[in-house]
Amino acid sequence: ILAAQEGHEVSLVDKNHKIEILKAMQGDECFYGFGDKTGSLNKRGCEYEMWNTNNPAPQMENVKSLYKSVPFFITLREDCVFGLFFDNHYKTYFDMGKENASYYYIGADDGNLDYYMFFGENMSQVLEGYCSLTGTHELPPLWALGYHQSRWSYESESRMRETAARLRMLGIPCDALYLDIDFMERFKVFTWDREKFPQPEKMIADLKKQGFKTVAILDPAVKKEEGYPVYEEGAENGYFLKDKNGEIYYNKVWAGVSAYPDFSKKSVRDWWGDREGEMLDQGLEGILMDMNEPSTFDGLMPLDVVFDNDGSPTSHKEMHNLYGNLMGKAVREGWSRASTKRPFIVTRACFAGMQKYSMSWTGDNHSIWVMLRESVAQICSMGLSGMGFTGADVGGYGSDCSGELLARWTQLGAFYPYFRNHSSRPTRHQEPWRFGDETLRICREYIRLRYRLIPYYYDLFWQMAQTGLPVV
Ligand code: NBV
Repeated sequence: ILAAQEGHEVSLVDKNHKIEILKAMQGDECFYGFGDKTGSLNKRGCEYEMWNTNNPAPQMENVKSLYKSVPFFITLREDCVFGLFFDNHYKTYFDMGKENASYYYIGADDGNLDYYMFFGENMSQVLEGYCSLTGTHELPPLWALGYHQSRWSYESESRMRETAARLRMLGIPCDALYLDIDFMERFKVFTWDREKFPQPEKMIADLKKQGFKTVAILDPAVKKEEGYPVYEEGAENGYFLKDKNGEIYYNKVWAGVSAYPDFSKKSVRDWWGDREGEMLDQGLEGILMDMNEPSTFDGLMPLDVVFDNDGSPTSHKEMHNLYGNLMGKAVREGWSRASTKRPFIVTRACFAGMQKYSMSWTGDNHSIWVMLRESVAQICSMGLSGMGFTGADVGGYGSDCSGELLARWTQLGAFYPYFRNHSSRPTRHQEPWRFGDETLRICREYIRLRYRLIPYYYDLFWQMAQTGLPVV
């Protein structure tokens, strides 16, 4: 109570869940996995809640929930190794010996007591077992292994072209440039701001001639606006999530009051995937799914919001952690209908098994040294959770980067499976040339080193596609 009075966050964990599993600790366990959780690689003594959460504050070690929920871990002991996948997508709880070193605890708010155990001679075999159940990443297009340059935002055609020209002029190899939310007309999905981007197809084609693929962000929420075809189609056809009274459920996101596609319905996934196909027809070569926890700006989405679930209605309480995967399924399937190219699809939120549809990044980190260090364990943990194609925003997303931090982060990022420099709107620009010649020289050298390693990385990605074993 005193700590709370002083303003500290005090969480008294209520270990009273509908489903509870207790397992005795032998004393020499190390635990690995759990998706994107921060902190050290070994999760012993840690506590987590699996509930996809958009938390833009610096994600320090004690954060319990992040964007991704992967209720899978590998237990490594002196005399044995095994994996445990708790196949429950409600909110789940893991206490890996924090409360008491003599046991670990797994809980769930609802759902079934179903878990799978994976055995093997070593961690690799255990992970292969998990991936044989939940899937592996596909082989990505070769260019995706290169360097990616992003920013929230290159908000006009001229900014995109300037960035491309600068990269080429300075001899910095780069394969992908990103369009963040400002390419849309007032943040309305599947639109273009025609003032800032008068000829998107031409811009994308010109960038392509210079060797750049253009990747665009795709948020799930659809602005409520009369005359906006995406909203009208969705409302007329019953494509949006409903409140408990059967009315469309609205919350606020970038575009203002918005509705949320109900991706648990096949017709909605088909509709969304076809819309995405139109983006690919315009020349875009990658889709980055953001805000798919799903994020809300005006309070949390109530747990009783209704999902159609292909005719067996259920609640947000059950479906929350699956929203990202279902959006991913829509986008992945839409990709195959529109394109014969190997997909490049990125996600922020997900549940176990998302590797079948998409790769990922670790979300909104900060330009602080501790997050550079943390990214190593996060990326390895993701790899040990079946999602080895991942990376952290190089240079840090929030907060202001410095020359030294960018140089060191680019040196590290050159070895991430996904190598993207990305930063947030109100922060200092952090492209490799922003901090003087010394920083530029170091960044360029390491980006070039990455390109020399690509043949080796490509083999590792191929192996990962076959077995699930991570690139790092
Ligand atoms: O679309 C803006 C950002 C994006 O740049 C970032 O990579 C995402 O993780 N997005 C989050 C929205 C919210 C930022 C505060």
